[in-house]
Amino acid sequence: MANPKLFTHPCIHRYEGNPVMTCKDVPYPSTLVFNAGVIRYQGRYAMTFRNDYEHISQAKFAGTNIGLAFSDDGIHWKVEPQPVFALQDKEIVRAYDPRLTDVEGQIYMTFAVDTRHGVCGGIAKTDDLHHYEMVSLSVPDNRNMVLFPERVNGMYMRLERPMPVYSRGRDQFDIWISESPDLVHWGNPHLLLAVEDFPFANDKIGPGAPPLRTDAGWLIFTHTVDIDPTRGKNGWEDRWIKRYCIAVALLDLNEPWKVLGYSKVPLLAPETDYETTIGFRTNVVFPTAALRMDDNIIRIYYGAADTVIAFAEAREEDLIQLCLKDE
Ligand code: BMA
Repeated sequence: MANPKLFTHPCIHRYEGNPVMTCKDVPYPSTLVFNAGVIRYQGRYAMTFRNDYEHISQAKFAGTNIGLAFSDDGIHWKVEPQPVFALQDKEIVRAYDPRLTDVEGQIYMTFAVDTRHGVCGGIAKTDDLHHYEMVSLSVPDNRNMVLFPERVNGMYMRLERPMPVYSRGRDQFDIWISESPDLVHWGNPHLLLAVEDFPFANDKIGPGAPPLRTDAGWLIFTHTVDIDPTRGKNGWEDRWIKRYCIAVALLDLNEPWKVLGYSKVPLLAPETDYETTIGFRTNVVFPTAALRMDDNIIRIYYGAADTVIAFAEAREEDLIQLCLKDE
């Protein structure tokens, strides 16, 4: 039986001009432009985004790099002439899915790293968004790492998503939180949210945007995945049967390993054509950045169908209420 249809919560509104960035905006080889970190930078907006280029066949691309773009309004973006980040050597295949966090005035980019011995989470630091210095790399398998924008009780904090394939029997991936005195040595991990917490997920969840401070707690945006074998072919791949939604959760400000609440329904479910029918992997909305705009509106940037970048906005108060409600 097919999984139930999922709907976007009425508190969130997609920008009507979506998508805000596609491969057409990129002045170098580009096929898919998605999953972007966004921060405020020198009075403007800065974005680093995943760029997969030269589609060869099925899921194969000639390469992946990370591009940089600037914007005055966070809507109209100008991409720099060259990509700014890529990792590749004998061991490392590629880096992708960048998230940006300004941690107390120092900018960090976190990203996934495919290596020949597993997927790792990487952290690099940058002063100008053009040049990056590696800070640390996790053990495999780990993906979707995001940093908190400030230390908590003197420690750097991160959300991460290990992939325990041996002990959990199948893909059942959860969100963990850990801490570090220096962004290199990470420890004291706690399970934060499990895939089974979300009634509309049956496969995996993962941290999306770096946490956003509110008076009520840290707001975090996660992706939630359900697999439906009846879904069959979707997008360019022969058998893409996953659906990615966005959920929201609220963590205690001083003890962020304590979850104050989370949405029991999707915040955003794939519904528009650029999320469900046009693209590489359809039925995917993948959050990677959240910014507070004027009037306590929260803007959430997400990759749509692993092909373009879009955003949606909701009132901070509505998001908090959605986390605290039982239904
Ligand atoms: C995840 C990552 C993301 C991607 C998502 C949907 O596992 O690979 O880069 O957006 O799947 O395909």
